Amino acid sequence: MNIYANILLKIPMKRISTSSSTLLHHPNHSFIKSFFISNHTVTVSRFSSHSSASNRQTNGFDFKAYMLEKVTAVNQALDSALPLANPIGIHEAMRYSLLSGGKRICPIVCLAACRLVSSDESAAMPSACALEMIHAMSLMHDDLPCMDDDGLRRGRPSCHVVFGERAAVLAGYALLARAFEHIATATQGTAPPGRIVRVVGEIARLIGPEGVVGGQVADLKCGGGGVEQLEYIHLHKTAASVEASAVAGAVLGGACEEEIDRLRKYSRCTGLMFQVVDDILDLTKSSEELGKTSGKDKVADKMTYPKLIGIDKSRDYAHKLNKEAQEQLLGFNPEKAAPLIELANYIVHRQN
Ligand code: GRG
Repeated sequence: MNIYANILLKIPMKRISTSSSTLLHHPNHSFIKSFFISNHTVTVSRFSSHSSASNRQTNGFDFKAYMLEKVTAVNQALDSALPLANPIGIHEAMRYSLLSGGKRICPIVCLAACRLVSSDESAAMPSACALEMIHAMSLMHDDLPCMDDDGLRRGRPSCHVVFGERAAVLAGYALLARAFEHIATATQGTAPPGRIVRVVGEIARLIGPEGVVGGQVADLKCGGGGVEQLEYIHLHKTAASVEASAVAGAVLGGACEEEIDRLRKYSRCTGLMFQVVDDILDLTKSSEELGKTSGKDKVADKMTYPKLIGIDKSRDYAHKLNKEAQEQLLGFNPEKAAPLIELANYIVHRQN
């Protein structure tokens, strides 16, 4: 285990162990405790053992080191943004889902977009955390029996399996509310108020009925359709969060409208590409490798890219989207664009 793993390991455990009595009333307290001990090793090994993409270097840019640094910073900021507090039960459920070793793609896109157009990304950290809170809440609600009904998330039992359905619903709402509270309070003083207000508006629009919620509605009632319908679902359900992340970072960094527009296009391509790759992984990887239930699309006879156009054409399409995404970054400072270029490469080559 490397230095990052040690730093990451200490974050949630410190708070949990100092308040272990608060966990004792919970029927799953020993499980929750062991969960917090091991969750961050997942994040670290993801980038340490990743295939060719993690070790590739563009213009001397070390993607693995970059990701470990940013994941560490984001996890620390998330831990501080959501300390264990009263009422304990709901905070435990919120922290269980939030601090559970995800890829942190949205926060990193947000930070990288801010850095792309400015000299400092710190103004984007509260929004980066908020976007991860919203992502965590959408996964918690997506796993509920009334939605996707999935008991496995990030290699662990889903939130509702550990805490119960009612707690998972409420913890999701609480994370959503905390996300916007955090942007409003923690960004103050680091960016002009007009930029903060625009970020709140952009994120709210992109996760609402015109974005993530709209995509989820279309996905739930989808009984057929073709590539166009599938693209609609993925652009709304998945790419909209990446778009919100890139736009939030760019706005906070003071980007002009043309730069914001190019980052929108970059994130829509990478978000869609993420989902095309997800469809391929669902078919080709095991649940252990993915940390979530694999083969579900086939069992549910779901519309996917491999089903509609075949696995080889799906791979070609993912690579085409990667090329299109990277074209949007031409004209920016290449050194500052390197994280977003390599993030796109990571998404297309990822194995879980
Ligand atoms: C956002 C207000 C609001 C409501 C949510 C349930 C719901 C409504 C939407 C479902 C959204 C959803 C689950 C989209 C899928 C997003 C996605 C690409 C998930 C992939 O996640 P992982 O497992 O990510 O690859 P981690 O973070 O674990 O690496």
